[in-house]
Order: sequence, then structure tokens, then C-alpha cells
Amino acid sequence: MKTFFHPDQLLHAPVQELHNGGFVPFAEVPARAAAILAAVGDPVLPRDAGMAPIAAVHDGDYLAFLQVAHRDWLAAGRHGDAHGYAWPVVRRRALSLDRIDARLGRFSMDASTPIAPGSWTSAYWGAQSALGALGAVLGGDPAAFALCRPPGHHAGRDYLGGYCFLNNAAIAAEAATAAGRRVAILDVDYHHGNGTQDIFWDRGDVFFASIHADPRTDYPFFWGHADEVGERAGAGATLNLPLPQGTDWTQYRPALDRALSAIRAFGADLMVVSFGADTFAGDPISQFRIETADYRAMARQIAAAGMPMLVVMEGGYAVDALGANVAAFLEGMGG
Ligand code: SP5
Ligand code: ZN
Repeated sequence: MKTFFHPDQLLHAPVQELHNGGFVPFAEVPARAAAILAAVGDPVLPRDAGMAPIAAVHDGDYLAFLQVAHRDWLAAGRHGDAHGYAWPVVRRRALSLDRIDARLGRFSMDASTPIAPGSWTSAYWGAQSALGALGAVLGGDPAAFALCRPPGHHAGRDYLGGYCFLNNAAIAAEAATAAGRRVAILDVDYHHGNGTQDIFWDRGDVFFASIHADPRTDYPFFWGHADEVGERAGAGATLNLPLPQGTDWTQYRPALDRALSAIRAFGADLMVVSFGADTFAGDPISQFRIETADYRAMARQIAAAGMPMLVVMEGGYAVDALGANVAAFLEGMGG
């Protein structure tokens, strides 16, 4: 299967993130992409499909902010990576404020997603990689792999967070829908895909299923609870299957069966898989117990749904094992 990746996706390299009350080394490092490439081989460069497919998902003010945020941070006399520190409380009225700190709060949902000088360029090319891989699938490849980095599933229409800026899976799903496909997104990252859920929350034309650590114990806390099913036209088109910390493959498998049955019942003809290898037993920030060989079985079970597959990279922070974990998953998908 083809891998889509652009070298500018390595430019995004924040130094540290706020976690549990202190700054710690940033977990979503460029070496993640290098480790995956070393295991899967040479990538295809995506062509530049421009801003239109990105703007079909994300808010215009948010996209404008992302492109100037680090420059404005420096212009305000700051050093290093841009970090927010104040957030509008849920449902606070919309205000249009100039100060960089106000805009960082307005357009983000956490403090673990610093903006570095190369962040926009990397996020832009990550989204292009997702669109490139979608192009391969629409062109007849049974499956394609978008090595998206930075990841995307925590980013909403107008907010960044969880190491994510542009929602690569949602951008591909929207483009596939525009091309006439009936799309289901299956999110198997350790963390709930809150951004993807929010983007398709009230839409009935894209199904979203997520298997993740219970948000009562794990980030992102405020989304991913089992009673979140979508609203309005989207009522019933969101499925959340939270699992407890310590979940291994034998406990994961029945949840995956449930998600796949729901996707079949929806009548999807193209699947976008938000794949995070942070369910791995050795992941430094997560608490599931999936082993390398289990990723092969997981992907086989997903591939058995029998529709074109677009695999989009999300998390996975055990860098030494990341190449093997991704390679096992892609092998299970049919190589
Ligand atoms: C895409 C994805 O997997 N995002 C996960 C974001 C999780 N952020 C909250 C947990 C942060 C833990 N950071 C520890 C860093 C140690 N160097
Ligand atoms: Zn994750």
C-alpha cells in the first residue's frame, strides 16, 4: 500500500508541553514520522490540493490565526513556542480580540499543543498527505496510508488541541463525501477523537465510531462518553465505545466488532481509519495493553468490512516500537 508523506511535516518541533502542573518534553516529536518511514519504506509526495478542501472543514478565522500565530507571538516580545493560558468558559459569548493570548485561548482546547515556527507548514502538508492518500483510494487502490504528522483527531472546526491543528481524517472524509462516497470514520486511537466528533456531530451523512480510553479517567475528559450519539440529522451517527485502562486485545476485540457492525449497518462504502498506535502496551502516555502482533489482527478485522480503506495516522508515542506497530497494522490491512 502507498504511504503519503511530505518532508515539511517534520518542521513542527515544539520543545515542551504543559502536563500535570509542569513543563515536560513534547511527546509528539518529528522522530515519530522518521521511525514510521524507516519501517514502511519510501513515501509518495502528495500534490498540493490547496486550501479549499481544508476550508471545507475548518473555520476561516481559525485558519488565518494558525498561519500568523507564531509570528504574532514573537511580535508580542515572546520567545520559544506559543502557549495559551486563558480560555473562554464553555458557551462564553464570541468576542473578536486582538491580543495573541486571547486568540490562543479562543482557538484552542488545551495547553499541550504549543505552536512552533514550522507548525502551520507541517499541519498543511499533513492534510495534503491525507488528501493524497484519499486520491489513491478514489483512484482504485484498495487501501492507502496517510502518514499524517502532526495528528488531527483532537482538532475541531475552530480549535486546536491534543497535538492536533488540522483534522486530517475529517478533511479526507469531507472530500470523499463531496466525491459522492458514503463515509464512516473509525477512530482507534487511545484518546477519544473529540474534534472529529464535533465536526460531524449534527450530520447524518458521515458516521463516526470511536473506541478509546474512558474519558472519566483519560484525556480529553469532556468528550467520548457512551451517551454521546450525535444530534439533529446526526442523531445516531456517532458511536462511542469507552474502555477501561488496562484493556488488552481480547477485551478490545468485541468493541471493534460492535463498531464495525454499526458501520456496516450505516451502509458505508469508504472507511477512514484514524489509527493511533498509542493503544500499545509500551506507550509512555497511555494505559492499554495492545501488543505489536495484535495490530495485525486488528487491521484484518477492520479490512474484513470489505470496503476501500484510508488509514490516517494519529497518535503513538513509543517511538522505538512505532515503526513495527504501524507496519503490523498496514500488513493486516493487506500490505
Ligand atoms: C493525537 C494524540 O494522541 N493526542 C494525545 C494528546 C494527549 N495529551 C494529554 C496527555 C499529555 C501527556 N503528555 C506527556 C508528555 C511526556 N513527555
Ligand atoms: Zn492518542
